[in-house]
Amino acid sequence: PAVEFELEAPFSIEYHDSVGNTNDRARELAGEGETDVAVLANEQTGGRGRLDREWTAPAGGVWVSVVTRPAITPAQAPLYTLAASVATATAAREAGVDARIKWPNDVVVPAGDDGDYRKLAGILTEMEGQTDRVDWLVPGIGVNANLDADALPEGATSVRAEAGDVDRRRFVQRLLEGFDRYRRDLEAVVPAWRELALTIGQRVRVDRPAGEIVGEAIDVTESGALVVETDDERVTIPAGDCEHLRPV
Ligand code: BT5
Repeated sequence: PAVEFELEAPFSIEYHDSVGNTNDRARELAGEGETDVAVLANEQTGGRGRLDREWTAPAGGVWVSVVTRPAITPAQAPLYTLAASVATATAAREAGVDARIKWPNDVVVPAGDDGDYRKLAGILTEMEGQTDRVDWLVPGIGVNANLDADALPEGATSVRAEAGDVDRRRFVQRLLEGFDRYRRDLEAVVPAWRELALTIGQRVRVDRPAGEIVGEAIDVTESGALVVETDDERVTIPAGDCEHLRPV
């Protein structure tokens, strides 16, 4: 059953001990006209990643989806994903984790010197709207908080494994405060994102529907697309076109 509780956060909270996934519940609330509600769960039984991938979400994590109705165009929506990743990485850093951002939507912890990393958190943003106007937008944020690494897929890490358990209420509050701050100041998102980015300066391979690109990631654009310099051209890759990115 859903429980409402107050945080000193700029969103009201709908808490579920267990839910299919918080994005589906947030979409339902968005469809009912709600806004500024954060759906939070201890456990998800049907967590979703991007591109129909599964998201493992056992009890002990921070699984949260935020219902927003921003006055933006769909083209600006990726900035909300970047804002969520900056807020997530910042909250994790405050908890003592060396969290960095891997473009487009992962919060990772560097592992080793060769650009390798373990995934701490992921973001799935969903929205509905017209070509010139977003109706609602739901960033879904999944953070492996108080979880053992062996409860997670290979290549994942958790706040517990990196720095010990966190007070999840406080963590969510910091995360939502950060997200709220950046959504009100979209111009601050990309500069803050650059500071935390692991990807910039790396040689990467990006898989896209249009084919793979290998080159040096040199920057993100003001709408959050990745600029990659290959041997003979500069390619701008919108976040939605990225199936996989890995350092090479
Ligand atoms: C993501 O997808 O990284 C987006 C994850 C969004 C999760 C949040 S939780 C709250 C809300 N409710 C949901 O159901 N979803 C959102 P993607 O980039 O496609 O990465 C998915 C891949 O990450 C999977 O194919 C696995 O390889 C790996 N993975 C799955 N669960 C993981 C976990 N808990 N930690 C780290 N990696 C994981």
